[in-house]
Amino acid sequence: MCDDTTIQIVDISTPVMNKNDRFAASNRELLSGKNIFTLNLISSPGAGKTTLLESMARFFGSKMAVIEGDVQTDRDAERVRKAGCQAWQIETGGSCHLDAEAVNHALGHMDLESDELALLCIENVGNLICPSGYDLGENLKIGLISLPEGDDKILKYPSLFSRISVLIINKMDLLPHIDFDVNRTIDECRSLNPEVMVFTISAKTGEGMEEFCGYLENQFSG
Ligand SMILES: Nc1nc2c(ncn2[C@@H]2O[C@H](COP(=O)(O)OP(=O)(O)O)[C@@H](O)[C@H]2O)c(=O)[nH]1
Ligand SMILES: [Mg+2]
Repeated sequence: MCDDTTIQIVDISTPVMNKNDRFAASNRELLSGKNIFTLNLISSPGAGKTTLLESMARFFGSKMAVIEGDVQTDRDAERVRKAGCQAWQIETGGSCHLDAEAVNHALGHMDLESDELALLCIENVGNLICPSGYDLGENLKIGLISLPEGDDKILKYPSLFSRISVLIINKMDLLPHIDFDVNRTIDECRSLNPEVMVFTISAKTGEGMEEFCGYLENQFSG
């Protein structure tokens, strides 16, 4: 029994993560059963996730589908559809990250039956903290950072940058106008995560896109 001076601590994090992990495992089984390779794309708002997906949609066409995550609006799904691929929008209604259950629900609304479909890209809610702890059932967790954010961010957000398999540095077209040390960013990421693959790109101009899309193609056809 508790009196006024006793505090009981109830750990609710384990059951919540177990529920997420169960949905993540189910998503992974469903997608791998259909030979669909899945990315979870994480960055701060405005780093260029949707611009990257538009550029990838033009490269991959009907080989690719997208799940968009935002707090509100279906603007990003609209943009990706216009660029030429199937997109489903999740509006979290306030939550700062996607979870595997929301992705599972989205998968139920998508056409995953085409033999051509080989790549599913999930654009997470813009945030460098909360999305990093949630497995969505992806094959590859990708962190994206862009030049205007500054070159000091990697070590400020270690929970994300230590967990990713691929780091994308975007908006390279702005390098002549912005003080951003690309090598510092790569070195700091490798200090947390020695195996990380790095791509420097401009989703706007197309710089580096062929290398990145070629790498993905090897992942899903290899
Ligand atoms: N200069 C430049 N701007 C970019 C690049 N990629 C995205 N942007 C711009 O950055 C802004 C945010 O892009 P968006 O893709 O919506 O970011 P998201 O919030 O991460 O999905 C838009 O104005 C884009 O045009 C890039 O490679 N270079
Ligand atoms: Mg976006």
